[in-house]
Amino acid sequence: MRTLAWYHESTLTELCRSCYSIRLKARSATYVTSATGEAGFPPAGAPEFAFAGRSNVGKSSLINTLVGVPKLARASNTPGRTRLLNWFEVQPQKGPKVNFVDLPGFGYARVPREMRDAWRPMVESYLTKRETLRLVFILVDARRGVQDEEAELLEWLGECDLPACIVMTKTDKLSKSKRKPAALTIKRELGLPRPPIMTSAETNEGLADLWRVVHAVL
Ligand SMILES: Nc1nc2c(ncn2[C@@H]2O[C@H](COP(=O)(O)OP(=O)(O)OP(=O)(O)O)[C@@H](O)[C@H]2O)c(=O)[nH]1
Ligand SMILES: [Mg+2]
Repeated sequence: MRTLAWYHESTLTELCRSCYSIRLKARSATYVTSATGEAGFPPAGAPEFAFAGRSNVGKSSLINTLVGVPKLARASNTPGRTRLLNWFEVQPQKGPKVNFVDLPGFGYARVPREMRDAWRPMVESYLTKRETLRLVFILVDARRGVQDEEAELLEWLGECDLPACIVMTKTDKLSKSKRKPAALTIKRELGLPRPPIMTSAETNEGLADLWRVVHAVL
């Protein structure tokens, strides 16, 4: 199973030695297109990184923070804001262009039923058919922790032989003393070899780690 590929010690150590100069933002990032199904996917080209997780976990915010363009992906207090697959073309500080794909969130009860029913085929068709997909970041809210959906998604990606990397979001909402225990709980509940990457779109925590993962996978 290639899940959690970035945990390969040697790759990561090697990379950490060479990436001290990675800056926390992309050189450029632009919106490409949105789609609800395969017919609307843009032509496969640059390596892709998908951001998955429950509604309101902070997918769109994390993409914006990671690339340094505040309103690139639309973030909102209203869960269910991202209802399509959204592609962004990103030129990192070094290396080739990549695509970041903001996936619609799952697990929010108050979105209309048709939308919840549409989520699975839409996201599954992307995850299974996109040959340029390199890695799926699965985001877990620091305060909510792991629920069935995250565990199922991770397991399913493993079965599909798709690498995944677990990311804890909104760490700024936890006191310092609670962050590490929360990360260790996620590690235990998902059976990870390491704790998740701890991030915050508010404080920029974890951005360098996320970029290291991107570069390690390329
Ligand atoms: N304090 C704090 N708030 C955050 C952080 N990341 C996101 N938020 C807030 O959480 C809310 C949801 O963020 P989004 O980025 O829209 O979440 P999403 O996962 O894209 O949600 P959907 O598109 O509905 O699936 C917004 O009000 C954000 O401002 C964070 O790191 N810290
Ligand atoms: Mg969103």
